[in-house]
Parts: sequence; structure tokens; C-alpha cells
Amino acid sequence: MSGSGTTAAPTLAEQFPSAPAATTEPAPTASGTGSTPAAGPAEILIKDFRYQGEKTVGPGAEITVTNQDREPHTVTVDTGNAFDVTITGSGTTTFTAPTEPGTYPYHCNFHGNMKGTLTVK
Ligand SMILES: [Cu+2]
Repeated sequence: MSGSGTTAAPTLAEQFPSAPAATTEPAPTASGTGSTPAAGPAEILIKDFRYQGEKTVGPGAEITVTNQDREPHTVTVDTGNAFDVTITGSGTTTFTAPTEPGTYPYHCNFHGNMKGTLTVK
């Protein structure tokens, strides 16, 4: 039968009743509709056939896309039609971020290896 010695996992019944009254968590003061974008100037930089970094923007923020390559690129959402813009070589364009919070992976229509992520929150 079951006579072998099984190593019983140490039950961590101990909880820490100490209430964290410290300032570990910033109190959410912003409640309700905030028309002010949380992030600063929303900008996507394209350089060397790459989207530079990930961007987090506020809902409906105007995003400036700067293309430092000589080739045109696009910022096209992977699914849906939230945004799809073409930026000419050494050009700049703007588009409006989705108003619905979420994560929006995007790509370049011209270069399949170019991928980025836009986070709206
Ligand atoms: Cu491209």
C-alpha cells in the first residue's frame, strides 16, 4: 500500500498579520474619467527597421511616429483595425491611440520582422 515516506510539503499556514501601513502602495487618487493622458508625449521611434521600445499611452492619445529610416514603414495593428498608418522614409506621421485600454501588438506591412506593442491604459 502506501507505506513509503512521502516528503510532506511544509504547510505555510503562517500569514503575516502585520498591516502594511507603509507607503508601499500609492493611494489611487485618480478616480473616474481622466481626460489627461497618464503618459507624456506619445511617440514611437522607428530606427534601423525596428520599433524602439514599447509604448504605453493614454486612451485616445495622439501618437507621433518618427521614421528615421529611409525606407517607409507602417504601424499596423495585428488584429482589428484600431490603427494602420504608413510613415514615409525619414517622415513623421501621427495617429490616434485606441480608446479602449489593452495591449495592441502591431507590425510593419512592409517588413514582417518588425513588431512592436502598444499598450493603452
Ligand atoms: Cu517596415
